Amino acid sequence: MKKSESGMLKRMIILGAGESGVGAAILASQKGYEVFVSDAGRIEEKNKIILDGKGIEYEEGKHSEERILNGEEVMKSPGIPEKNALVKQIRAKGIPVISEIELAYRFKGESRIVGITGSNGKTTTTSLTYHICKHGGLDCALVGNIGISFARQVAEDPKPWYIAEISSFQLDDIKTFRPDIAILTNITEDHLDRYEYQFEKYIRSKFSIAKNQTAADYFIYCEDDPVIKQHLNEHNLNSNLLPFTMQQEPKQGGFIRNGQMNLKTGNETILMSIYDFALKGKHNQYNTLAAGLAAATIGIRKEKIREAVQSFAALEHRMEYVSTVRGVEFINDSKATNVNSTWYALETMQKPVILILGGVDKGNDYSLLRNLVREKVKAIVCMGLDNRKIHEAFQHDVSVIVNTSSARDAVKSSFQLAVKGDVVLLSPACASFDLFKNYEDRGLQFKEAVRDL
Ligand code: UMA
Ligand code: ADP
Repeated sequence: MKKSESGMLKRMIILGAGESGVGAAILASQKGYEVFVSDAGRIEEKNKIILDGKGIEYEEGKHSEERILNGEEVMKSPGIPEKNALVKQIRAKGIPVISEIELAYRFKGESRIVGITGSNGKTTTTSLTYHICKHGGLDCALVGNIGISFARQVAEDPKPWYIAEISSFQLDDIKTFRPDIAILTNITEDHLDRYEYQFEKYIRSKFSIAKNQTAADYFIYCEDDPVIKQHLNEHNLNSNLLPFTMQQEPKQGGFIRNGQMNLKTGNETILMSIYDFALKGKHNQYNTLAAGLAAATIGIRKEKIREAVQSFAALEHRMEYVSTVRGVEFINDSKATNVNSTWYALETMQKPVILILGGVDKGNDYSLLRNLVREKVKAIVCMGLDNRKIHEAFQHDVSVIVNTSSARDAVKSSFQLAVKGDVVLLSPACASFDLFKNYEDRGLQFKEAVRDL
């Protein structure tokens, strides 16, 4: 039992009753805390059933200040921002705040973790790492930002290994969380609204994935990423560095030379042709290098890594081919919610592009796209409530920029603007919440509209 100094059960307050909150509540109550869950919105029925079933106390539609400020530790869900008034009060009172992955870490026992973060490529790299590990016979679970919370997995179905996708929000309140293998895919501007519009703060959050690592651990990172390279030395990392790159040939790490992937870990070298990768595009070559290095470090056998990299199926909403209608190809890259991911999408395009852009702007700098837009994009179809910034950014680069405010209209307009041999690419560089529930909803509505053409 977790006892406070008074000898009573330790009072754990859980803010938010979504996937993180419910997972944390299950684990904390199982480990003997007195748990109180508070959600300012409505709690989903399925989550209420779980909390009721375990006799965990909760409230919805409000945060009861007095009770919350009487807690001894707070688990704050990742979606709740620091600027929230209650969070400020909790901080001012000095009540320790942890994230859900920190709680899970506290109770994971001897199990080991591959933790994957970065601005782009997290879900792809995490899924691929998991796929390789499963194929190689490792007893592991896929957890974190990708779906099931780490805490819920630890409580309900503990495994010797966890392959965890980790967002910057989840890293913000770690104390001791220490992955045995950390991957940092890249760092570009994203979520700046949560970091007081200070890129430095977001960079620090991303690097914190490795801050507790020791000489027994591994840090896998993209050597070609200018932001990572620039900040690597400031962080006094103690772990073994395993860079991946397309520009050099590190002694330890991963690189691509003459179409061949080389993974060098310890005394082992794994070679594989990049033409055999199931995932296409330069960004996915980076993701494959990262996942391959993690798997090799764990000790997955060479031939199992090669087989798994060849057999991995592409993920929905990420450069997903939808169909070709009268010679016009449609691609759903709805998961591209920032400028950098759209950059990579455009970079892989071989045909003239009608680009569907727009949504909720998170402080985007569109100038990064201008060269590629000038070279490859025939027309931009804006899909959002406020498209002014897109017009301003590209007015001198593209002659046709039209406004739409639904997936159906965006698809119709794009199709009218396209001729045989063109590609319509939904890669919005923005979040989806102005017109859609989330990026999945946006991608699904896009695909449905394409099917109805
Ligand atoms: N809430 C409050 N008070 C507030 C604000 C919100 O109680 O002031 C409540 C809401 O009413 C809601 C709950 O908090 O019921 C939601 O919490 P949350 O937004 O932290 O979401 P979870 O359901 O716990 O899901 C989170 C991740 N979501 C976010 O970080 C926003 C999920 O990633 C993740 O899968 C899950 O934990 C398990 O780890 C989603 C995501 O969008 C997919 N992530 C972002 C991204 O990938 O870009 C970071
Ligand atoms: P995340 O989970 O970090 O959002 P995903 O794997 O879901 O990343 O990919 C999101 C988008 O970013 C996709 O649209 C994809 O085209 C692009 N992307 C994937 N990997 C990378 C990468 N390594 N670098 C840049 N962009 C990438």
